[in-house]
Amino acid sequence: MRLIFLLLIVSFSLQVTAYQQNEYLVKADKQYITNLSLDFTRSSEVIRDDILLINLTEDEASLLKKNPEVALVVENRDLHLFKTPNDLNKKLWGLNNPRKSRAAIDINAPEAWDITTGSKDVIVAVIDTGANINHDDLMDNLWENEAELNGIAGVDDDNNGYIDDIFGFDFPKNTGALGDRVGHGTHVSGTIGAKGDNSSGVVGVNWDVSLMILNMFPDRGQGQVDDAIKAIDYAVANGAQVINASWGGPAPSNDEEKEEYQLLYEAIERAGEAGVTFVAAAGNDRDDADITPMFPAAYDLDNIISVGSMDSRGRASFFSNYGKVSVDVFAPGSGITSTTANGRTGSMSGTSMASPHVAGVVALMLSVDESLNTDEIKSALINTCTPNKSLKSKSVCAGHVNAHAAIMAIE
Ligand SMILES: [Ca+2]
Ligand SMILES: [Ca+2]
Ligand SMILES: [Ca+2]
Repeated sequence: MRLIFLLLIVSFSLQVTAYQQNEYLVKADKQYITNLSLDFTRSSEVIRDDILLINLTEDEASLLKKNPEVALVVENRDLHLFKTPNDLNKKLWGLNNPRKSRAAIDINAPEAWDITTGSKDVIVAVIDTGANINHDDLMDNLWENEAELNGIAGVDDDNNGYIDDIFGFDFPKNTGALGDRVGHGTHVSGTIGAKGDNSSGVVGVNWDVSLMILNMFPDRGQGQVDDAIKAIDYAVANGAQVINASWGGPAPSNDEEKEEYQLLYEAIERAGEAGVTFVAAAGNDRDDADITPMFPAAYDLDNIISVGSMDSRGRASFFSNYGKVSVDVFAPGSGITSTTANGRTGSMSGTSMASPHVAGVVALMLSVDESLNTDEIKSALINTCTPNKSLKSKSVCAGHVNAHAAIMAIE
């Protein structure tokens, strides 16, 4: 009986070699496994006395399953490492809350990292105060403008109007020499993409990513609309897929002001037309942004994702703006540890820290599928956020961002 059955399989397999075969594990008694392995010398491997790894078509596998002498026939499944980087420390509660009772109060980064840890192919423009580009945790994750990197100092090698814009540009100072005298942009950059698993500093939402460093703030003082427009247009022209804007201003109070801000609106609109997602901090005024909007977060543009801040207990941070209509989602923003301008790490709070968590999640999503458009990204983020009672009436999604669920939704 056994021999007949084996012969049947052999002859069958000869006829169907054109069909797709998969790897199966077959469990049976030792003698049966030995015989089976002799019949399939080219496509089988004895794993142990009673288990054989074997290539079979689906039909062959189902025939074998019916054999009473065979205990089990199963496909050989893929296993993967649970990825935990060596620089995920307990301070990084926003990525993975260390308190068991608050396990849901984070963005589910380790779960997301089992699917993707990011990609250098994804470019995130950090429009901010610059960055310490020599920081151990940022230097490997900087976007590079190849033409300028391999070009001549003092020459605009790619003829884009900016001289030596190798890793980005400082618009107020009109120089490609980057730094961060304020410390804000370095911190934001680290949350999006501090190099992961490099035994140094912290880990960002992305272990690998390309950060385009665009400074629109002078060392002291306010940034201005003209530099914001230049930075947004630069990001779009140079291939950024995501822009993080951890800044803003109060809503225009009269028509004249409204007109002045109109050009910023149009720049973000242009970014949207180019497929760029614009992630913006909702602001730190404790206001209902539906009544007192903050711009650009509250602009009514489909490519803007407005982000409020939550603390490690899952409540809206005391400083955070909120809004059932104009704040899309919350993210960790109180007591966030990230890279600092002095080359170390440190804690900061604000919707400025919440926004880069979401920009980071968008980058993770794009590392899985770079063809996602801004609508797909935004709706996946909103539809999959972790429901959160204290944020229910405070945001469109009624909760906080969930990196793992967002990636699962677009896979
Ligand atoms: Ca240039
Ligand atoms: Ca140059
Ligand atoms: Ca690191």
